[in-house]
Amino acid sequence: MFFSLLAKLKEMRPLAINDRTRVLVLTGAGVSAESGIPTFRDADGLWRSHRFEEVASPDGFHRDPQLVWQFYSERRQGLQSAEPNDGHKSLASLEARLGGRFLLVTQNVDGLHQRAGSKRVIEMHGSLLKSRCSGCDRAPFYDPALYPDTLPQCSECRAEGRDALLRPHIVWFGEGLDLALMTRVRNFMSDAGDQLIFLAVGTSGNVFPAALLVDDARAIGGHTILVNRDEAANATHFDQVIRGKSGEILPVLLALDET
Ligand code: BV8
Repeated sequence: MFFSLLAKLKEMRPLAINDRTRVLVLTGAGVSAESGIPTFRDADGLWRSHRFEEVASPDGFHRDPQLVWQFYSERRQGLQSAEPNDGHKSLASLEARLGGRFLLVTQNVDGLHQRAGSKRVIEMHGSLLKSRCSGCDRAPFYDPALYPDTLPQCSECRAEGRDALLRPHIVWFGEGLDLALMTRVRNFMSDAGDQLIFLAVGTSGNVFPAALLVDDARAIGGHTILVNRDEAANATHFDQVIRGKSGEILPVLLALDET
């Protein structure tokens, strides 16, 4: 196994990037797996031990907000011992090289890309360490607190004599994504045209609209690559599929091409 990985890495060429190339990266839970963060659909994934309708949907929060806060509190706690891995760091290094010609859109909510040094990051599904009010339009705010057995209330609503629960600043199933964020992704793509490289990393391609980005990239003539450990639902939509662990593959794939 080790030697076959070595052979694969040896034959792998770094991404061919010239001074007009723009790189759009989409990451999913797999890029954080080597940091000890559970994925969703793997054998030990979160959706094996929880029903996403109960813990990651507005109806679930309405039905049992304490169960939802237990789920997200467990994940906040898990973050305390997690560190960015070589996959996160390789993406941050590529951004340092490309600057405005690089954009990272992540389905992850763990903040590990930012801790690795990535700045041009769009968190399309929200952020685990932020909360917001379910009853007023105050801005989402940094909140690392755990609420496994209490229901946090909005202090601003309470000051006005209303009761309203805080909720995780997460995009749940059935909730719309932030259109301004997705417009930024589309504009980056259209500015790139056929100079776009679209790189998806560590995602099973099961969640929409993220899983459709590869089709948008192809439609404008971009080159599309998937780096994933297992087969992905939308693997056939990519020009190139590299199977393996992102923490091992990205440092080679994103190395400076000295040729
Ligand atoms: C919406 C919450 C509309 C955050 C999540 C078509 C178009 C639009 C919508 C839909 C559609 N069809 C269906 C829908 C509805 C729904 C949907 O997609 N349902 C699915 C189940 C079919 N989509 C929505 O509801 C979205 N909203 O479209 O709204 C709308 C518009 C207007 C008004 C109202 C509504 C919202 C989707 C977001 C849901 N929230 N999470 C959280 O709690 O974390 S999604 C959840 O799945 C996570 O965000 C996660 O990131 C995401 C995707 O999963 P992956 O990241 O891919 O993780 P997974 O475990 O599946 O795979 C990991 C992969 O990594 C594996 O393949 C594995 O092999 C690999 N791997 C493991 N280790 C490694 C590795 N790879 C490399 N290296 C390793 N070491």
